[in-house]
Amino acid sequence: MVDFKLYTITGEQFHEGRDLKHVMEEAIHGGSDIIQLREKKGSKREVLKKARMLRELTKKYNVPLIVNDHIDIALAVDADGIHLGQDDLPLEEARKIIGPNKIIGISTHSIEEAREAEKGGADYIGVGPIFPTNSKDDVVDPVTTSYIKEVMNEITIPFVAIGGIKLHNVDEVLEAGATRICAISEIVGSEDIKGTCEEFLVKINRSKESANA
Ligand code: 3NM
Repeated sequence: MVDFKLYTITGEQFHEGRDLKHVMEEAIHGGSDIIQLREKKGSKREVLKKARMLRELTKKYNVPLIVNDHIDIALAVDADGIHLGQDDLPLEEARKIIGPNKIIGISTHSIEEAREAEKGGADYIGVGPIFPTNSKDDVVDPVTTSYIKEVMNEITIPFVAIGGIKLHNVDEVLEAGATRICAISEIVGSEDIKGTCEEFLVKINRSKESANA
């Protein structure tokens, strides 16, 4: 089973002038334990090139690499899995292509979508956007932390909270019961990427400890 605490997704618009490899390596140094290549614009070849680079990097640190949407590229670089949105290839079809051993993550914005993803054999779900975000086009209204509580009550596969999560509001997300956090802008747009990841992890670990106490 896939498990992780701090999921970093690429977002090159937030770090102009800074190299993608360097940015993601800093996130890994800060303790980010899963990485997603999310590239909505480039040509297939450009995305493939970035995926190859990130595959090499994540192999070096033994961190899973997930590719957003492009199943062909995920297979070509032997990524650990794919992440799909509600408008991408349906889970069932994606599973046929990618096989039983790869990770499939699904973005969900309602409990109905979460149920469907779980039933369809997703390995994890994204739960969001918790807060408003400018990092995703056509994003739905914030689902708030109440959606986290719904998911916790019903869904048994791992879930990761996403959308507008920052160091200043992550405690609220953790208090609602999330144990895995995903961010784009707060991490890759930070002046101190490693330090930001470390701060997220302190908060995540502290929340876990108090939940187990
Ligand atoms: N998916 P930031 S929200 C890629 O709710 C993505 O499914 C979301 O970026 C969802 O941390 C989102 O900068 C954007 O808000 C997350």
